[in-house]
Amino acid sequence: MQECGQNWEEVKSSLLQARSKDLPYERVLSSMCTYPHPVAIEAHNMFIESNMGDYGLFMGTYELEKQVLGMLGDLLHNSCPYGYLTTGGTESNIQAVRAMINSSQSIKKPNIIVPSSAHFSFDKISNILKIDVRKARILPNLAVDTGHVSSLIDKSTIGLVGIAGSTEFGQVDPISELSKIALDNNIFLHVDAAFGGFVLPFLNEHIPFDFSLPGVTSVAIDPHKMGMSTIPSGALLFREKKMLDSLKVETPYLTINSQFTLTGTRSGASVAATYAVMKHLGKEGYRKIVDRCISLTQLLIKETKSIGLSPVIDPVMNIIALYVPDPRKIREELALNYGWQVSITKEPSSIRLVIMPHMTEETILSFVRDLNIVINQSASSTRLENDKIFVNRTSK
Ligand code: 0PR
Repeated sequence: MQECGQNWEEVKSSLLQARSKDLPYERVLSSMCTYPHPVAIEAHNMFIESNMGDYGLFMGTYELEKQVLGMLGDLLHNSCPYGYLTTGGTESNIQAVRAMINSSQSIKKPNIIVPSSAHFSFDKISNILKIDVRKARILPNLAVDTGHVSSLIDKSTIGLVGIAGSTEFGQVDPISELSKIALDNNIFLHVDAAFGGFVLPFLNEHIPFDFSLPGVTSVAIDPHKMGMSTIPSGALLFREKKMLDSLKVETPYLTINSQFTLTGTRSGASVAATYAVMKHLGKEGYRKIVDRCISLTQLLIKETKSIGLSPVIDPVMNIIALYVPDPRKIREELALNYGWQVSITKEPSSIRLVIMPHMTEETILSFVRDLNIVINQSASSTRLENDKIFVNRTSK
């Protein structure tokens, strides 16, 4: 740190320089985040100093948080949820599993069962909470094999996890079956709806995934993904108060006596942003956003089929995985030559595209044009390589 401070103009110029290296979202097809709604940004800035880690000082923001929980509960069929706004899916998942462990004190070496398609936050959970995280097989449709889940349950199993919108493929596990298994075995069921939570309630097709299923004991849902709020905005909701209470630590010198959260200091700005965007859009507004993303997803599927590509599964939501030859190379070429950001999946290997609200019909069409060129060029360079090998071999 330098001794003397710089004036704002100088600081601002370095900020702008840094910002110019950040990618705008327009060509980003690899992210579950997007431009926050303008209303969320405005609300965020209004509450920039608010700290929910000591909410006795910020009772107004605290009231907004309670209202957000109520709105989320309504969306997820829970008229009286217990929970709080987190920093995102990772924190929500950690806290959900921590609550399972704290509520099962009599089990000495507990385990949980998650689909092998679960987000990598569950690897962090295994490391931090020292719990055995067992991974259940997924079926060819990339949803969890519930038969395998059942077979992994033993007397030390304290809970199951189902995913409503898997990170790589956007698949939804059969949560109603998992709910039955959880009830039959008297264990917890956490649903990771970090992505799908703001998509599934607004689809035409009804896919049950939330507290409407009696075995579901907690749900993670992220306003900073399809909820159009600012980062960091996640939420964790429990069905029962005692699960939230199991996370309680005493905080004697604060304006509040206890905390349930993982972080201490916590953004009130995110709370206000989430409140504002949810109030402003209402269910109708979110339905329009989801409808549009789904139409664009269908357009992308139609256009990529016309160039001979097929999806790994028929998309359930606005996430598409496409079979292409050598996905890693295609991803590199798309970024290098055209500035498109796509991700790749592990098993099966494919390119993954998340159709967020920042995408347009025009960007989708120009992406497919560029993808077609990249695939053809890559195929002809592979042919050239093969020809060279053939010539080298025959000339020896
Ligand atoms: N659960 C699911 C199903 C997720 O997809 C994610 C994140 C999480 C939990 C964890 O959420 P947080 O990252 O909020 O803690 N899924 C994305 C991913 O890892 C997050 C992301 C977003 C990645 C934007 C890249 C990006 O540009 O792929």
